[in-house]
Amino acid sequence: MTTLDAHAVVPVPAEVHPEPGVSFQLRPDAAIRSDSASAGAYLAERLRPPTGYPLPLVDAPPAHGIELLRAGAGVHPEEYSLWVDAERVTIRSGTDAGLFYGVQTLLQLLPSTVEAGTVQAGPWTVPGGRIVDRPRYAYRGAMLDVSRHFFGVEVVRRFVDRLSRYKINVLHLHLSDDQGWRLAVDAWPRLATVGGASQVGGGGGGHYSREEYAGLVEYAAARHVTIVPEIDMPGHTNAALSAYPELNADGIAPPPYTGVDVGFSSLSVDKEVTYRFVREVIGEVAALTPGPYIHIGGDEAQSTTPEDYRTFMDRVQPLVTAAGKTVIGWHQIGPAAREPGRIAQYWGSSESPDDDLRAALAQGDRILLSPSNRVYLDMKYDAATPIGLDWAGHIDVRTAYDWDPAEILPAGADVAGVEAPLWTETVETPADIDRLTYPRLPAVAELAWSPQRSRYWPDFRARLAAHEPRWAHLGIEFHPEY
Ligand code: TNX
Repeated sequence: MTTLDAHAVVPVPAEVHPEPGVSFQLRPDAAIRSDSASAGAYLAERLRPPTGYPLPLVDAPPAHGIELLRAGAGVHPEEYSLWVDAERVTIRSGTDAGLFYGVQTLLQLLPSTVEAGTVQAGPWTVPGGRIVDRPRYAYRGAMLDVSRHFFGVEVVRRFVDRLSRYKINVLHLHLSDDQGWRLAVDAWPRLATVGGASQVGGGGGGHYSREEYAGLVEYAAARHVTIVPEIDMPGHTNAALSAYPELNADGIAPPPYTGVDVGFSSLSVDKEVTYRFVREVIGEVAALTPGPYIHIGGDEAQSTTPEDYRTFMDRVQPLVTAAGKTVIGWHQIGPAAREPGRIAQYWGSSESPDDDLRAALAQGDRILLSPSNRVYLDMKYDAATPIGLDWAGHIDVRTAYDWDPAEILPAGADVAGVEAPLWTETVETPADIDRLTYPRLPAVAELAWSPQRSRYWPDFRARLAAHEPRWAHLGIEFHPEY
């Protein structure tokens, strides 16, 4: 890269002002000064292995090096600016999150060998100029279904580390479904030990201990990623129903389920024990989750009558509020009475909003956009993709990228942001996760972060290609055609 406007940063920054003829070259005597201990340590940890430089963290402005400065608040709390001159790179933001995003941009301006785990040749040059950047949407999410197939904390941490490089700031964990319950709950221990012992295809499944989950939340927070836990109700509950007979309408526990059908299970809406169960589970999940949201699912409750569904949701949503959290639900919660601040997650088509979405809009819900024909990471890229589903269509990288979130909903709708879900009925290994996620998740990241006027497919495609060597260094087994 010779001048700053030739950058390949994803998501594309809001403003880029090159200064031709100026460049910064990181030398062995460089130091890092940071007002944010976490951002400074993160930057040093990322730069030391590939450069082999000591990069000490210092208190005074370094003669040569990188400065991360907490400056006055920008117009947007996550806004940052990045200045590159001959001796210094200076990143400023009003928040630690903004500094972290500035650091990600800087790392993407360096050669792709910066992603290698061992010392590389350099030179470590950044073209001169200035970037000013801020997100379009506050909620930029990915979802991982750890219920259909279980993935341990190491895999999830890696997923988080990688997505945080693209300024994604939410990981929604689909923690319960028919095939498995994945989080230990003290008051209901059989959820994990019995409900967690299965998955699609009959493998052993698994679950997170409370300590493992808390560790994951902390790891994500260090990368400015908020965990949104989902306990899907009242349908998608066979795992819980198989662990506790009393939650079933007939009092009989069904066997574990290892298939891929949906819509056959329901908590018993008439029994008081159901609401004690939900209150205690939500209470424990809320206590382990510092983030503001709890997702209560609510999709495909085809074994619950519409009346029972509303009765259930009218009782359950206030339990989330009482636990100090904001409700998120799949957009089928639209017709049920609204709790303050509620977010409805729309997973219908980008072309044809439905009645449940209209009900959510009429109640003033904020909308999280996950149109299934655009951002469902479990859809095949094309007919040749060996894994994945196709009920919402094939989604190649361009289809995932080339739409405007503002155009799906009527003017005035409150869009919280965009989230790309990865359902795992057909996803069995970390390499499967990689192939479906990359490069579509970076496409969604740019959709959620960058101004619409800066997004242009041919340009994005070229920038994306420049990330392939980075993914290779990280061991990401990406899908190579786009
Ligand atoms: C629909 S999207 C579901 C999930 C499936 C997914 C497969 C949604 C809220 N429900 O239960 O895993 O399709 O693509």
